[in-house]
Amino acid sequence: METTLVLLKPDAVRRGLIAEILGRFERRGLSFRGLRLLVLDRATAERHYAEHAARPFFGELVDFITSGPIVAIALEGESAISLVRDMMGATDPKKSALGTIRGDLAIALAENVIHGSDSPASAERELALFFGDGLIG
Ligand code: FUP
Repeated sequence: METTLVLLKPDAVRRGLIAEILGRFERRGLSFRGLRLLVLDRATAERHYAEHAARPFFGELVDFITSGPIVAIALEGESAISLVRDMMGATDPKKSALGTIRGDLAIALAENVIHGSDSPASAERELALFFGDGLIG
């Protein structure tokens, strides 16, 4: 069993896609271990995206992820980390396969609807950032 950290980004919440995306995870058989609606402060957003700190798009990335409410989810299941990455599709929605979350719901790279941890080490770090006060169950 693995637990991964998923964020539904401000574009997903603004566009009313929460139920659509959570429903895909439920139907796939993943379990919710934690679920929070929150607005990220800049310091936490910068910690979350620390690996991109030197990239030219970092400022815009932080502006965007702090621009409105997001949904943070701790999702559990067999191979949940890679399974969720497969369900999300490629980072650039123009290259995401149809049937994936980004391939079905997004067009723009910056507003690509969803984040999911990309490795066990990332999942551990990101779960501590968003659910440091403990998961359900
Ligand atoms: P992913 O793991 O698929 O979310 O993608 P990355 O960690 O590589 O990128 C994080 C976010 O940065 C992406 F969701 C979109 C944004 N990004 C840009 O805006 N421009 C780029 O050139 C690359 C990524």
